[in-house]
Formats: sequence, C-alpha cells, structure tokens
Amino acid sequence: MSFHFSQRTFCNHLLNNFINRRTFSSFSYVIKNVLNSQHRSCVNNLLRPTRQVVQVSTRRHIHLQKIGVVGVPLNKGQDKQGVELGPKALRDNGLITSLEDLGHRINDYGNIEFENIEEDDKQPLIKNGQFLSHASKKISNAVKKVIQDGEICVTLGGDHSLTTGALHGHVQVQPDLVIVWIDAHADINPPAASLTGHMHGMPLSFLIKELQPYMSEVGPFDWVEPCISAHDLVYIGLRDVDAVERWLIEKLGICTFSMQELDDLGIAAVLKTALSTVDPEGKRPIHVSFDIDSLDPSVAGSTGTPARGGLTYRESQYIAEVIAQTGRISALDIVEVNPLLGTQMEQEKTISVAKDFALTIFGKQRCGTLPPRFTFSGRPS
Ligand SMILES: [Mn+2]
Repeated sequence: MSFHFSQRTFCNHLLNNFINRRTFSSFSYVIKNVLNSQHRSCVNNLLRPTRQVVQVSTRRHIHLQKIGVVGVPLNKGQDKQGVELGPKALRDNGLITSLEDLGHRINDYGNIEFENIEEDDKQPLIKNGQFLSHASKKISNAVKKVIQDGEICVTLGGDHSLTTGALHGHVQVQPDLVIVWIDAHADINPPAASLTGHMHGMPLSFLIKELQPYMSEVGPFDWVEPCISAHDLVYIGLRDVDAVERWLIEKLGICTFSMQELDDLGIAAVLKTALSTVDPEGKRPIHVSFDIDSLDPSVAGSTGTPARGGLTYRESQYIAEVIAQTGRISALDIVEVNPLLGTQMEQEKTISVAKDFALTIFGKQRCGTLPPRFTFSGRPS
C-alpha cells in the first residue's frame, strides 16, 4: 500500500471520512495493522487526543447509607385496582435484599395501614377526599419520623397521591429540600381544575405556596400547610399535561423538561441544567418523586395512566446515576407500579425497571460498582 499525500492530509482524510475521532479510534486496530511504520506513528498521534476525549471513569466507592423503607399501599387517588400491590411486588422482587447487597443498612417499616373513612359528599372535587386526607397525614408522620431518625426515606407506592404526605413530612425535617419530579404528568391540578377528581393528578397543588391563589377548594386538605416554592421543583419527562397545568407551570415559572426538551437537548444536558437550576450551589437535599409512567409503556407498561413517547430504560438509569452522584438524595417515592395491569411479561418488566431505578439511585453503576474500601491484591481472597 502506498500513499501519495502527506501525513497530515492523510490524517485529515481519515477524520473526515470516519466522522469523528471516537469513531476513528474504533478503526484504529485495522488501520494500525495495515499502515507502514511512518503512517503508523501519525495514526498514534491522532489517537492520543482521542484517549483524552474518552475519559476513563474514576468513580467513588459506593457511599453507604441508612435507608428507611415505607410501604404505602394507596389506591384511592385513582380508580384502578392493583396499584396497592406495588410495595409487595417490589419487595417480592428482592428490592430490600438487593439494596442490602450494595452495603446499605435498610430498615423496612412494612406497610402503612389505612383505616376506612366514612366519606361525606360535601367535597365532590376530590374523590375519596376524606380517606386520602387521613392517609396523607399518616404518610407525612411516617416519612417525617424516618428522616428525623437520619435515614433516607423510600416510599413504595401506591398511587402518586401519596406524595402530598411524603413531601409534607419531608419538609418538616428538611425545609431546604428541592424536588425532582420524574413523571409523564405534572400532577399539579388544583381540585377545581381536575377533570377526573383523582387525587393522583393533584398532589403538588396543595403544597406549592405560589399556587394557593388558584386553589378555591382544598376540602379536607386544609391542614396541609403549603410548604414548597415553585422554584424548588423541577419536572423531567412530561408529555401528558392538562391546559390548566401548563398555564400554572408558565405562570409560576416551574423549571420543566418535557420530552420535547429532552429530545432537543439530550438527557445529559437536561439533568445538568435541571439540577443546577433548582440548586445552583449543589447543597440542598433532594426529594425524588419517581412515577413509573415516566418511562415509555414499552418498557414499563403495568401502570394506570401510561403515556406513549416516554423515557427509555437507559435514560432512567442515567437520571438515577447522576442523582446518585450528587450524594444528596434524601427521599425517594416509587409510585404507580400496578402489578395487575398488562401481561405477565409487562408486569415483571415494570417491577424490575422500578427496582433498577432504586438500586442505581443508591449507588449501583453501569460501569461497575465498587463496594466500600474495595481493593484487589492479586491473590485469591
Ligand atoms: Mn404521577
């Protein structure tokens, strides 16, 4: 093989034709074995910057945490049976032992029990409003206690109405928290604007201070002190948003990354911008509210209100990894897993996707996970 142009031209030719340096490097083996030695050194020079571009991950060893798990078998915030079985499905799938295997200390407090409440019909805007108000109080107290005890609180839903209580309880201990809301839906409908009366579409409306002028009716939830600022909240994954919700998002200036922005910017830029917008200094505790319907139904179909065009499994893993790297997760809700919906395969997939999100947000990494103080001496242990 002979070349009639200079090394530089040759290298440029390769780069132009192989699109970029990274692609180019994958051809390096072939190229190195074909070229004569003079050209080989030219290729090696080109590969040098490539090694700098593709960084070797130097991740920390897993940071051990104390985690309190609270099951919230709540299904009255919507109208489909089965979502109350979410906590059992996640536990049966080994969520607790897998978290322990990462090295964390887990306290599983079991499920919160909810007594039946006689409904009056004075508050028709929120279906099961009396029950859900009592339930929210219980959830708030449970979450508050876990966080007071110095544990990260994981609530296993249950439908998304549980987050009114979970956030309310969390804020009592960590008033400085920020919220990352990962969901297909904005869940910010004031009761008077809700088309369904289902509370799982309203949980944020009771809590956001700036939204209260638009709340004509809080019904049994008048005990909930609005305790969160619209600027402490960021949405990721929205794609099924009611007009009133869209109007409120704009009016209150809530930082929002719908699937449209995600398509525009890519998941890495979205995460970086989302976290730095709600907390520019990167110091505040994070409450992650993870609705499984944020994922595409092809990945997590066993959920009550699926919406097409959602997050991929990889994007959900990336979100969890980046939040894990902040080291500031303080509470996690995993909601809307409904093990009675869809085929058996869909059910299993949905549960394992939810479990994987939890494991990753608590330190499991796709590049490999290092247990605390792990080293290898080269000898059998
Ligand atoms: Mn939701």
